[in-house]
Amino acid sequence: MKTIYTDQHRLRDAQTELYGGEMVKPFERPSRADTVIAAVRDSDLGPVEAPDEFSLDPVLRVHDADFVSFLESAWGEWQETGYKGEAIASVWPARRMQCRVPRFIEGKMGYYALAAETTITEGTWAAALASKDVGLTGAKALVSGEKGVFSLCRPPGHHAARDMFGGYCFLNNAAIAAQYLRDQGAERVAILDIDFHHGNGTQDIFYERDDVLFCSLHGDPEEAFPHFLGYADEAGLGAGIGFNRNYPLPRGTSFAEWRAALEDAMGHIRSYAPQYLVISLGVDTFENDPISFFKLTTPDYLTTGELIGSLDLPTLFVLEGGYDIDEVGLNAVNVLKGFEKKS
Ligand code: 7XA
Ligand code: ZN
Repeated sequence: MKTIYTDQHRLRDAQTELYGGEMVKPFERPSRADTVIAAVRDSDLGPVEAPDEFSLDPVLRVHDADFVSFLESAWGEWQETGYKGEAIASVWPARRMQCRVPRFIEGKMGYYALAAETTITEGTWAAALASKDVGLTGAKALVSGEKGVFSLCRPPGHHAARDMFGGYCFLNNAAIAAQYLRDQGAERVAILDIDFHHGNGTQDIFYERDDVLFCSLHGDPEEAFPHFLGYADEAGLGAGIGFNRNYPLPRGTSFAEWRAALEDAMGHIRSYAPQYLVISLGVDTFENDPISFFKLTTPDYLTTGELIGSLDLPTLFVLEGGYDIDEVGLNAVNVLKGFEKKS
């Protein structure tokens, strides 16, 4: 299996994250991707290739143009204010207030942010653009006949909605890739999100559509980020009814329990018979992940890859979360190795 990767991810190097009332060093940091690419190179997985450059057209198929312009100019506008820190949202259009885009950057940050932990910094936009190229290059390789491709995206993407950033995400790499696959002629694409966190952005983008099935296994939003989406009763809207499936799971979920949800989701994917499968691959389901609460172990990721491989579909793996820096590489590579063994 090919891996698509670029060092450009290092341009996203925020120094602060609002966590538990403190400003801490971000969990989503460059060493994550450095560790994953090192594990890929140490394995016999296959070649590592640089991404092609794509225009903004595939991005604008799933994100609003005003949101994309905001991301592009946010850091510059923040700097012009003379503020000393990283750009951070601190005010929102809360209940009974006007949901409009204010002129000043502080207001814009609140309008477009879904949460406050994720700052915008110099290099964030460039890294987000490179990350979407990594995803799109993987999708393009699938269209050319590859059976499995790993897009080592960073920053991650699955929390980025049509017009919102947050949860460490700016552009939704998996959604952009899935839409690209549709635009290249696939009638149906399935997205299976196995990151610990609900893929609220991906759900938002495809919620009213029946041409992209979205299934997500994640920590119950009653207790886990993003808290305000990811419940089991969110089944889709309009034409999309029945094409959104959420599997919220409790604190301490074991691999056996998680696997039962995975196999249920796989049953729906089989019935849907998509031409392509996109996996939002987060390994923050790991037992030692510092910000999550599932109990998967390193060998479980091999089994997970084998199970996904048994679907026998051209599959794009898009990296999302995973914050145990020591194990994130091995765990991600185990999924890919399991897939190769079975597919
Ligand atoms: O998949 N998403 C992530 O891994 C990022 C979640 C951000 C959590 C922030 C909670 N303070
Ligand atoms: Zn996550």
